[in-house]
Amino acid sequence: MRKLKIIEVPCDLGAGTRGASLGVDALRLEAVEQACSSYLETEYERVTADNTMLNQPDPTPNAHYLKGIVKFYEHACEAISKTLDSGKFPLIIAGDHSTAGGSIAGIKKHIGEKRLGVIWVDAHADIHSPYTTPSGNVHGMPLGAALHFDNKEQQINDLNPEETTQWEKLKNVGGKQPKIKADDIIYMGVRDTEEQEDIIVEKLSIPNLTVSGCRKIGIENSAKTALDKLSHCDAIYISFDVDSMDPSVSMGTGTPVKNGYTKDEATTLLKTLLNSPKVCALEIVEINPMLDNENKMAKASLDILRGLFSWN
Ligand code: Z70
Ligand code: MN
Ligand code: MN
Ligand code: MN
Repeated sequence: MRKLKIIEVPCDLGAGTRGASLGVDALRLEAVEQACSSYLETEYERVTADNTMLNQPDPTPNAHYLKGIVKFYEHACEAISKTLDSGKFPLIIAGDHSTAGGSIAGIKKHIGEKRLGVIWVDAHADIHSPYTTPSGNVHGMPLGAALHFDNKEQQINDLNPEETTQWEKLKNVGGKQPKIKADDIIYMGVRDTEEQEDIIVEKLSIPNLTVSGCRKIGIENSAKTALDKLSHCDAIYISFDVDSMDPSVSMGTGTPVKNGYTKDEATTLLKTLLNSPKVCALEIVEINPMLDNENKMAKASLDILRGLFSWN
């Protein structure tokens, strides 16, 4: 039995649409609404991001609010590595997906030279750098940061000195080495990418288990396939972007993409992944109650969590 600690990271700095930072409270309030004592009684810690930066001039247009993102990466890295040091399982409830780079840094800090696998369940590949991003939104870059992969061959942006400095700082949070290798990433459900990303994913041969492909072999089997592909890794981190699910589950996320997993498929998928003792952390991101009706995405996410951890 895993002993969970919830790490909340209500960040809004990395997305193009505001409101993902409120997903953390939307989920906690849904737990209150449903009197979900398992959630409410789990130890938790909050890592804050300075979302007020959104109201100030931004000197880093190719990686918006990057200085603030570096700052909370440092805090998240510490919180997550300490949670793992104490033998607990970090259940990271975050805002926009930029947070994942800080989480990976924290896990890597804890495991040292051991090899970290990443299962990225998302409609998006999130493997941009400030050099290749068309949007400047850092939630499209956490894997680029963890890999230290700038992909300058596909460069479309010229960076200013502040952007270069802060991007190097971001990559180096938790240690100067890349935190993961391209061979140690598996995508699941990715279906909305830019050309710069397609080229990288192809070049680095990162597998993508598509939603239709998963259905064809069965969701459980697809999870087992993902785990098999990472059998050479010592530890595995799962990053679950709720936009991996179909918009029919909820429109409460910044960038919904059609043809995603159902809520039940997502539950089965994550539950099967969690059966592996190598899985050492799970992150849930991009719940945006400002874009939602009746808090549906938080409700769906709590249902999923109840299924995963047999919570009452
Ligand atoms: C696009 C970009 C993204 C999440 C959207 C979108 C990235 N590739 N990530 N929603 N979670 O702007 O880089
Ligand atoms: Mn994402
Ligand atoms: Mn996404
Ligand atoms: Mn490097």
